[in-house]
Amino acid sequence: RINLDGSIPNDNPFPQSYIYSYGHRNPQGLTWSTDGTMYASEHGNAANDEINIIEKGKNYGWPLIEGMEKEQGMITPLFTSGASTTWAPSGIAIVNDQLYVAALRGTAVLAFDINKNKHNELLSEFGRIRDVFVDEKFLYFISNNTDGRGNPQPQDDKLYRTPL
Ligand SMILES: [Ca+2]
Repeated sequence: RINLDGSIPNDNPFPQSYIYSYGHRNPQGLTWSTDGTMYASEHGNAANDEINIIEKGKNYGWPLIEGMEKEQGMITPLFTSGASTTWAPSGIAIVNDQLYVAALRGTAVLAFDINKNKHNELLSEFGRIRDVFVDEKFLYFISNNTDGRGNPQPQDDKLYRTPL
């Protein structure tokens, strides 16, 4: 966490350090809800992808624990893909306690209901999804089938917009 002039914010958790939280493995997306809660997506080593609520100074486990494993002093994620599923979550966005997650390997936009603690595949016909954005009316997302790991269709990649 860094000020725009390059200096270290006074209220960072560790003295003279840019580090805000640690124990992350390949974080890909960040978003903030209107109450200031920060969420992040993260790729697991093999499956065990994670969606975490990020709090300052906390240890998110890697490389000692991953997925829903628990250890004293470490944070277990809000959601995980589990040991047998890979989402490869990338960009994320939140509106009205609904978290939208772009899935690369999962080739979908995933929707997570924060209050009901459940999730589902919202859209899955567009290949690898790199990023999402939401406002009150629309969900926007961008495919990433030309990244060398996908199967590009003519005119890929595309930006899509759909009503929420
Ligand atoms: Ca973790």
